[in-house]
Amino acid sequence: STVSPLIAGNWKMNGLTHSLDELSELARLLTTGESPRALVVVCPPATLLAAVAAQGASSGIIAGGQDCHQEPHGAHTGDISASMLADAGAQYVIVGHSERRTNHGETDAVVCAKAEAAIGSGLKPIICVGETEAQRDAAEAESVVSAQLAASIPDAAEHHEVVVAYEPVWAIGTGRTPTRDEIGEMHNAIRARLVDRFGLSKGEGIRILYGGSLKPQNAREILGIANVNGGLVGGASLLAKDFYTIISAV
Ligand code: G2H
Repeated sequence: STVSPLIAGNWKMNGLTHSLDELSELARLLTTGESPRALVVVCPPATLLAAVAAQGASSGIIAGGQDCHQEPHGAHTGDISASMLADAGAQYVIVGHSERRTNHGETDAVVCAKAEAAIGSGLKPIICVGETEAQRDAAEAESVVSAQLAASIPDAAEHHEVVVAYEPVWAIGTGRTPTRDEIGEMHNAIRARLVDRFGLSKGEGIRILYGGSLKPQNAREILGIANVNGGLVGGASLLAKDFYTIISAV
């Protein structure tokens, strides 16, 4: 696949107003250094989304949400709709992150509905999939991920841009990363599923990001694997210097 790389930072539940200083520093690095090959997306907590969108624009930093509700509006206290994210300046939104699947009981069907809502509001969903450690130990990683893909990607993806993020649950925030071969095999399998479902040209054009303890020290190796079209970065996206090193590794 020859699709251009995308590196997305997922700040998770981190970030106060002063975190915008890190964003300024990232903007400075991006505009003073060699211009990056990758599209750069930052997904801050919703409270900072409008500020990130406004502040990032001049340096090419694109803002993204971390989750959206599947309904367009209504009585859903504490939730945020896709159109609200778009209105605040987001162009992407993460859906189905394993922390949402685990902590909020989100099923593939819910994730699919969220991705569809995102597309309906003009956002590009970053749809997350990934197996648990027990599933990998039982040699079920590929079948679990295939089933998640089938049920989490809406049919609307055929005519709209979506991004897939493979995040093995056992590698998230643990410092453990899969081997090169484990990542390569899974990304090839995901590519095959996407081509099966959407045909060659569409299936080859969908970015497949790797996520899970991606950091400056392993970024070059992981981002160089075939069918790895970028990364979804948690902890290492919080410091501009580290995130910039990862962006520069593609
Ligand atoms: C996986 C990843 C970003 P981290 O959740 O989505 O986080 O890089 O901290 O493992």
